[in-house]
Amino acid sequence: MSTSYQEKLTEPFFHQQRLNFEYLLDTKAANDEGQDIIEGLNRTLKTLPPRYFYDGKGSQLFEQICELPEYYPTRTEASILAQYAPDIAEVTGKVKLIELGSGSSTKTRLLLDAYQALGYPLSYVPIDVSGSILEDSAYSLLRDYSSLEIKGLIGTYEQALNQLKLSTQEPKLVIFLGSTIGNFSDLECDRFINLVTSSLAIGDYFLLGIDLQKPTEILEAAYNDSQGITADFNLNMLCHLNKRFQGNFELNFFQHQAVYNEVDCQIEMYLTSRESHQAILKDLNLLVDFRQGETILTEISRKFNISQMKTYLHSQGLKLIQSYTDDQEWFGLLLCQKSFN
Ligand code: AVI
Repeated sequence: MSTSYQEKLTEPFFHQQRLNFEYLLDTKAANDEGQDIIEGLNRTLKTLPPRYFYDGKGSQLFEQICELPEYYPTRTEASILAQYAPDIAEVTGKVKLIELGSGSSTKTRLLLDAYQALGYPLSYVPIDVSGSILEDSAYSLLRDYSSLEIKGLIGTYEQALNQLKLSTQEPKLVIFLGSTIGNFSDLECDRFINLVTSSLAIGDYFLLGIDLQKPTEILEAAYNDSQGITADFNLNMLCHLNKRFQGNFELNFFQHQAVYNEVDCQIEMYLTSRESHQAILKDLNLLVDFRQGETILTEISRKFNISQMKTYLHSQGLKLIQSYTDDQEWFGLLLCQKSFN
């Protein structure tokens, strides 16, 4: 639930004593703004980085996607956590809980409940690029967990993980839920896991949510929902670029498409040009030609196999302690421990 500015101002003082935010500003990223767009749209097979999905409207649409009947990952992961959070808390013992891409922290509550039930004091570090979402969810958590202390980090995973490496001596559990790792290319995945492992001490834990391989019909339905919310989410990226970079993308000229690539085991989400046309992004000095039927790849969403992931994580110094899944084996939660440097 969103908190108004007025409510925040009147939050009791004791809430504020248990809450601390740090903005990790990145001047380099600000200067390079839009370079990834220029590079992606100049490729023979055009691409746009998925991070441009998430303006205010895009984040709202994503919340709606998570509630869709066809989009099983969110509720399946939540059901696994509901069942196994007590087990996870038992295995890790008392830890500082650090969440990458915390958003509304809804699923995190299941873990907080489990640590609380074991009588541990609760210490939570949510990390997100959106300060407003992070603040809203922090206030709501503080109201519901009287012993909780929160240190919110507003920034990218890279900034936050670099900071964590230096900051805490306490045992840690870093969590990365929702199969967001599936949106990374191989290279991005290696870089990300490397950042995670460098921020952990030997013996610290990492909990990773992964969407698992399953029949094409189920996967394609999840990314081509009958209400058209995923299509709006995909098209909204162009709207976002129009606002941010003075663009003139015409949304009607594009169509949402999501297909499962069975060879690479990934959903590929495209915006396909319905006719040949040109678009401009003034602030980036960019003019782009589109042929009829030409595509922009906006996202990959990889689908995993637990034993392959186990081998990969092991090669990166993360030992799989326990994997948890649902009855249909649609989604997996992997609890790993850093085993070497
Ligand atoms: C954020 N990420 C894990 C979602 C996914 O399923 O890959 C993004 C998404 N794209 C379309 N629907 C959901």
